[in-house]
Amino acid sequence: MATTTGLHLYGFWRSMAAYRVRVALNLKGIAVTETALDLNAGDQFAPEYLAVNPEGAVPALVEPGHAPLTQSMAILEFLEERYPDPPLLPVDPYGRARVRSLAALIVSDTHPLMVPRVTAYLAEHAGFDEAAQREWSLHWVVRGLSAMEARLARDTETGVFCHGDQVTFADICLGNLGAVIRMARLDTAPYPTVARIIAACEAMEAFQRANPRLQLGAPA
Ligand SMILES: N[C@@H](CCC(=O)N[C@@H](CS)C(=O)NCC(=O)O)C(=O)O
Repeated sequence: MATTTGLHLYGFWRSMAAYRVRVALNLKGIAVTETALDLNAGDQFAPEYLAVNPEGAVPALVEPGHAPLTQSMAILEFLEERYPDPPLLPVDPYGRARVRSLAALIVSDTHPLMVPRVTAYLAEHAGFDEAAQREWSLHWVVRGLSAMEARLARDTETGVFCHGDQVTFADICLGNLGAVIRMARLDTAPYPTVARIIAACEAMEAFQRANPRLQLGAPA
């Protein structure tokens, strides 16, 4: 049964960053209330939301009596410390650093290049049409997937999941690339380890319940 908390999540059904938080909440059995923003409609720039997150991005997690928490990885770290069971980081310092490094490859070096504010800038200031925007995003996804595959295939620490046989932050960050791969109809043959781990994630209920299509505000 889910633990009831006063936590409130601001998300968008298709947001990769909100997905990370939803998976962690599901894995830890934490219930939250949620406000669904529509990023396509520009809800992130509404003054009421900018008061929550001046950056104009989701997710934001609000605990009554505290300033809103933003940045999905900071929120994951908060959840890990506040609700340690089940752990989503290994216990040893090396393992923790490896997991955080794999997560950062997606969260810091891949995903930020595809967010609406970046593609909108390219459209407005660099003349990118829809095809060029798609090409741009795909370029960074393929680069991220290639690096992830090389690392996961090389490292002996890789198991059923990115680090051994337990789900960690790294799987949460990798898992939502499954939707991107399908949407872009990418061939996964060059990324067999990545594809195997994404399939293992998607077989878990916590990931299934975070499926963008099932979220508040998703188109029917
Ligand atoms: N590094 C941030 C990324 C947050 C972010 O950019 N979220 C996207 C949705 S996945 C967003 O709200 N974008 C709004 C925009 O680009 O206008 C995190 O991990 O939370």
